[in-house]
Amino acid sequence: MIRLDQITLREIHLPLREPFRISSGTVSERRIVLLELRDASGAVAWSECVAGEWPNYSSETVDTAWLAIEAYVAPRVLGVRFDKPADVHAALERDFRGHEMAKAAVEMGMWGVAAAQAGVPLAQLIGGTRERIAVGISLGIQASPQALADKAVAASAEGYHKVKIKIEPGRDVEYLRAARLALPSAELMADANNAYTLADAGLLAELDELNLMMIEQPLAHDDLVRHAELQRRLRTAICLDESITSLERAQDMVTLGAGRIINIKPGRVGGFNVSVAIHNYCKRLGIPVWCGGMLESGIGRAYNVALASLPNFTLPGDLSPSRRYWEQDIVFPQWTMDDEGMMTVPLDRTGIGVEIDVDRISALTVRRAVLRSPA
Ligand code: OSB
Ligand code: MG
Repeated sequence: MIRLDQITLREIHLPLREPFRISSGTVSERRIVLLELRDASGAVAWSECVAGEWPNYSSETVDTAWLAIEAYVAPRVLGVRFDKPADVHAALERDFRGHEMAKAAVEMGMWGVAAAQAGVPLAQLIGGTRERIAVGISLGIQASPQALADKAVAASAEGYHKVKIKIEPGRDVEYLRAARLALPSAELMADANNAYTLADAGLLAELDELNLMMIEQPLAHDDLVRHAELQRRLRTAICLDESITSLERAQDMVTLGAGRIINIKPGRVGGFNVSVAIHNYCKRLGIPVWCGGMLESGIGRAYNVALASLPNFTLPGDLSPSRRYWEQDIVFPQWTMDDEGMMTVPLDRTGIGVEIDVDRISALTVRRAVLRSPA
């Protein structure tokens, strides 16, 4: 049983080691909303909201998520008794549209609380079966094809199992070809973050010869119909990211033939309940899934690592170690990758599996709000 009596919201600013550029914008310093959830039993868990600084990935941002959590999400859970964390999602969806990242931050935190309370690792609580997970890297748009090829070669040498390359019109075929020439047999893929239209189908078909694992979200964020048309014209598998906001959208992808692979980001689909449901649905149909990333701190990463330990996460995730993003992460220990390019699921620790660097977080905090259950 879970009954939260307090959620502390904090916003921290954490500079990335290098700017990350995608087709719709660049981020150099993350603004990150962290949640500290306290249960009436005394169990505590931290979680992270993956909303970005600007509404270029989805309509949510740090500021909309802060408002949504404070005004709409927290009042639905504080002081409310839930038999199990799987019940939280339905309570947050009833007569409450959208704001999936805000909902997910609270819903996932309640899974974290449940794991802490039960004294089990989060991965075990959700049915994880892997002890180590394969790590991939997502490379932002680079200044030249050569700069990209150099980065890709370095990443591959470090042990990353998959190299994802951000593309946009004008920085696509030539860039990917340079990476493929430098790495003839590496697992390479592209992510367009909605930068193309169906009129670009001919250009995108030129990628077929590069033997990419997949191309992620080439068309608009909410468009399944045109992705289906595009998939009919490509040999390369389409992977959907932005478009899959619920289990129903995953089912629609299959019905329409809009893609063959799903990038599951729990923040995008409202949390763990739906993430696991999409995972189970895809597993039954033999559709591979992998865990995407949103430049999370070590707290959000803990949830992604637990999720990626489920059996149908058969492709490497965007789950790089702490040092790929930060001078220093806000958890102990930092997330690391071993020399086989694997990350270890912290099955020897209860709850989310990392200690929180509270002092560092305090030093980085720019605003804070304490939300309590009505007396
Ligand atoms: O589309 O997967 C994406 C980061 C921010 C917004 C969107 C995306 C990404 C990434 C980062 O690709 C992956 C990571 O966290 O390493
Ligand atoms: Mg993506």
